[in-house]
Amino acid sequence: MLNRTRLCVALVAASGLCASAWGQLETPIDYTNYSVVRVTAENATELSSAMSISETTWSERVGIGPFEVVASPAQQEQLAAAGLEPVVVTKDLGSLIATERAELNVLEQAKDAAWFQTYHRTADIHTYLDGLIAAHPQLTTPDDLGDSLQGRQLKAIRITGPGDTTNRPIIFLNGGQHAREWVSPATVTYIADQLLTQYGSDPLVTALVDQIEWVILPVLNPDGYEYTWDTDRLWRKNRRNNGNGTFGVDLNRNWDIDFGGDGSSANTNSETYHGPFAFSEPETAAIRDFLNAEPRIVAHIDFHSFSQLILYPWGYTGAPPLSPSLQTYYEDTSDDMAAAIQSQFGSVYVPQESIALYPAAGVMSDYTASRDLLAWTIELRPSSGGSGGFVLPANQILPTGIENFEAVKVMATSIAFPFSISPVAGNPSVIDPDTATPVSFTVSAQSGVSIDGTPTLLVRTTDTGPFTSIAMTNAGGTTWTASLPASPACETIEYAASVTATDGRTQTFPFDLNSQTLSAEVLTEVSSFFDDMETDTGWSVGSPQDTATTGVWSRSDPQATAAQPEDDASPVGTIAWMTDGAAGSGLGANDIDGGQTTLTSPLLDATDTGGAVAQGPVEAFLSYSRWFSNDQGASPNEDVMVVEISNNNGSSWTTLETVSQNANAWVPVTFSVNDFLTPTSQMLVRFIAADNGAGSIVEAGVDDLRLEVRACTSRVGDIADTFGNLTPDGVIDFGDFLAMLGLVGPCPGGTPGCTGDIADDFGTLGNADGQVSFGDFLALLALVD
Ligand code: 0X9
Ligand code: ZN
Repeated sequence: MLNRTRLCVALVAASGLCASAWGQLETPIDYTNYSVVRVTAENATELSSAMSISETTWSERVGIGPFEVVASPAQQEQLAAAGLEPVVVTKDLGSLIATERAELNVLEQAKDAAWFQTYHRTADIHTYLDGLIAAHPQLTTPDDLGDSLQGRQLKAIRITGPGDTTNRPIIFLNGGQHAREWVSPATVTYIADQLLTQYGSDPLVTALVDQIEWVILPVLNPDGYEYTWDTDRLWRKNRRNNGNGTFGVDLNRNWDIDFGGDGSSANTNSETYHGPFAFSEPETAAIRDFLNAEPRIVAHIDFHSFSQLILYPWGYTGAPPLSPSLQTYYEDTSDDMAAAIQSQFGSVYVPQESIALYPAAGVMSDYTASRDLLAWTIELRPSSGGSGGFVLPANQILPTGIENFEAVKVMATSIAFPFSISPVAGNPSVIDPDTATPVSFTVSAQSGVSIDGTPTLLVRTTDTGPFTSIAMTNAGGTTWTASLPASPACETIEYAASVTATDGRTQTFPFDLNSQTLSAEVLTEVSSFFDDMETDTGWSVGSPQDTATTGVWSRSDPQATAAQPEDDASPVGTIAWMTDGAAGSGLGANDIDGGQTTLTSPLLDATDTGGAVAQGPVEAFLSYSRWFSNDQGASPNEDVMVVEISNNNGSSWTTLETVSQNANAWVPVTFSVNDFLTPTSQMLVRFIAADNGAGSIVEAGVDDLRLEVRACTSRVGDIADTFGNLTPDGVIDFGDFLAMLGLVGPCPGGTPGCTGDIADDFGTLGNADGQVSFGDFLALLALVD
C-alpha cells in the first residue's frame, strides 16, 4: 500500500508548501518503482482483489476484462498471485512524476517562461485570471462561484463584448473537477486567454465574444488539485474527510442525476465514491446554485483528461433517448468539433455518447444536460495511459489548448449564429477549363430561424474584387448547389456561400470573406496514364515482409467465390490484379493465408506535362478500382489492405488509405497526390493485402489505375523557351510578339499547332495550319492580357 503517513517535514515547510490555511500538510507520496500495470480480471472475485491490492486505477474503464492500475513491485507480486496476470505498461511512475516536477522547476525559474509552458497552482491560476481582467476591463468581470470545502475560492472569469447583455446566451466552461487531470485547468485557462487576446483581431472570436457571455471556471476542485501538488500527484476526488479514515468524494459522481446508480460507488475509499447524497459537496452545490441563478446558460463543457474523447449525453444507465433532432445536433456538432481539433496537429478525438465509454451516475455533464443545456465532457490528451496518462508533459499544454479552442469555437458557432453552413466533402479543388462545375453546401437553421429565399454562391476570380452572387438550388434535404462559372485555364476561382435569415441576419461560409474564401484552380489535363491491367505494364509482386503462402497477387481473369468477383472492373477486358483469381475448390482455397502479399506498380511520372510548359502548380490525381473482402471466415473484419504511395522510387512510403470496406463490389476511388506527397517522376503505388488473423477469408483486387496530371499550361501565344529566349510568364505581351516574329514560317517538323500557330479554339482568325503567319498575329492580338 502507499505510504500515507502524514508529516510536514521542515524542508517542505521551508519551501512554503506547508503553509496552508486549513491545517497540516503531508509528505508527498513517493511513487518510485511504482508501475502502471495492465491486469485482467476474469471474474468479480479477481476484480475485487485487484481493487484491494492496488489503490489507484489508471484506466478509464475498470471492470471484468483488462484494465490498468498503479502498483508497487510488492503489489505486482500480489496481483500475479491473485491470478490477474499483471503486465507492466509504464515503468517507474516515480521517475515520470519526478521528470515532470524537474521540468516544472526549470520552467518556473526561467524568467521568460511563458505561462502555458508549465502547470500552475490554484492561487497562480487565480492571479492569472486577475491579470486577464486587469488587461481587458471592457470585456471581463471577475466572478466568484462559491468556496471549496477547505475554503478556496471557485474563481471564474466572465467574458463578453460591450453592450446590452440581457438576451445574450451564456456558455459555461469548467476544468479541474478531477484533481490529477492537470491539463484540464490549463486548457480552460488558455481558452479564456485566447477569447480575450484574439478579440478585435480574429473576426470569428470577436463575434463569439460579442454574441455570447462566457463564464469560465478553471479549477472546480481546488482542494484536490492542491493536494496533487503537495502530496499525491494521482489524487482524483475532493478532500472531504469521510470520517472513517478515508478521504474524498468524487465530485463527478455527486450531481443530482441518477445519483448512486451504475458506475458510482458507495465505498468511501473508492475513487468513484459518490458522497452521502447529491450535492453533499460545496463544490457541486455552488455550481448548482450558479445554474439556478443564471437562466441564460445554454451550453456547458466539463474538461477532463485523458483519452481524447468528445462525450455527449447520456452517460447513465436507463437514460431516456434524446429527441431525434437533438441526437443529430450532438452527432453533427461533435463530429465538427473533432474535425476542428484534428485540423490543428492531427490529434484524433473520438466523438461518442458518454455511456459508450462506460455508464456513470451523478456526472456533471449529464446533470447540466438534464437542465436542458447542451452539454459535453471532453477528455483531453493523451490518447492512452501508455503515453503518460494524467502526467502529461508540460510542452503538451499549448497544443492541447490550441486544438480545444478550435472545438469550443465550433460549439459556440452553433449557438451564436442563425445557421450551420458547411461545404460538402466532394467539392473539387481543381476543375476543368471552360466547364461549369457544381459545388454544394449543407445549410441548417437553428431552431426558430428560417432561410430567406435561397442561399447564394458568391464567386470571384480576383483576390480582392467584388463577388458575383448566384442563387443556389435545393438538391434535397439541407443540401444546396450552384455551379462555378465556366472559366479559362489558369484562373483561380474564389467562392463562398451566403445565407440570409428571415430576421435579416446574413451569415457566410467561410465566416469572414476578407480573410478567407474557398477556392478551385482551373487546370488542364496535360497527361494521363491509364492501366486496365489487360497487359502487363511492369507491376511487381513481393516484398521482403511478404509471408503469404496462398492468395499471392497475380494478374488474372477472376473466378467468382463468395468473397471474390467474377468480372474485373473494366467495362472492356477481363483481367485484374487479384489475390489469386482462381476460385479453386471453395471459398477458403485460394484466399490470402499466412500473412501479407504486396503488389507494386511500375514507376509513374506525376510531373509529365505532355510537353506543355506548366505555370504554377502541377496537380496529380491517382484513381483505381479496388476489391476487398474480409468479413467471412473464422475471425471476420480483422484484416485490412493498406495502399501506400512513394515519390522516391520506394525509398519511403506514405499511406494513401487503409481499406477495410467490404463493399462486395469494385469501388472506384480518387486521391489528390498533392494532399499526400509532392508529385515527382519517381512515383510508385503499392497494395499490401494481408491475412493476419486465424482463419479469415481475405480477398483483394486492383484494376483500372489512372494517374492524371493537371497543370496551368502556358497559353498559345505565351511563347516558350524552346521557341525563343523569352520565358513564358503567363501573360501575353509585346515580348511574345517579338519572340513570335522569330518563329514566322513553317512549324518545326511541319506539325500544325506549334506555339505561335494559333489554334481555332482561341479565336476565329486562328487556323493552326502548320505555318506561323499574319493570321496568327491577329489572333494573338485578341488574346493579349
Ligand atoms: O469517469 C469520469 O468521471 C470521466 N472520466 S475521467 O477519467 N476523467 O474520470 C468520464 C465521465 C463521462 N461520463 C460517462 N462515461 N458516463
Ligand atoms: Zn476526470
